[in-house]
Amino acid sequence: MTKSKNLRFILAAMIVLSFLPYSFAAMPDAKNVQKVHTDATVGCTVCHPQGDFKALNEYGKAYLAAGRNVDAVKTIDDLDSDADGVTNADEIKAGTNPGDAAGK
Ligand SMILES: [Ca+2]
Repeated sequence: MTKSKNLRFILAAMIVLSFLPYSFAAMPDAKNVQKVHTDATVGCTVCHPQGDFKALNEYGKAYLAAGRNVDAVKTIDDLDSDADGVTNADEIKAGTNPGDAAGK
């Protein structure tokens, strides 16, 4: 490898590695939601705004405040975190985002 290829490889590795803690941190939380809503497909954006995984949407904030575990998911199921008129549980079951009023 030339010096410039080495530098590009190191930069690419640093970028990939910088995102790993966020990915791994989010997985247990998505799994907690999935444990309660077994038929739903749950991803990172259930708690985080698209493209900003360091921030929490209103559902993510409620989940954190309720204890950030399986019981927290159950506790906030009947809430309407994004105030769009649909409960968190119904949104998760429908595949819409309980933290984004634009996605009901
Ligand atoms: Ca809602």
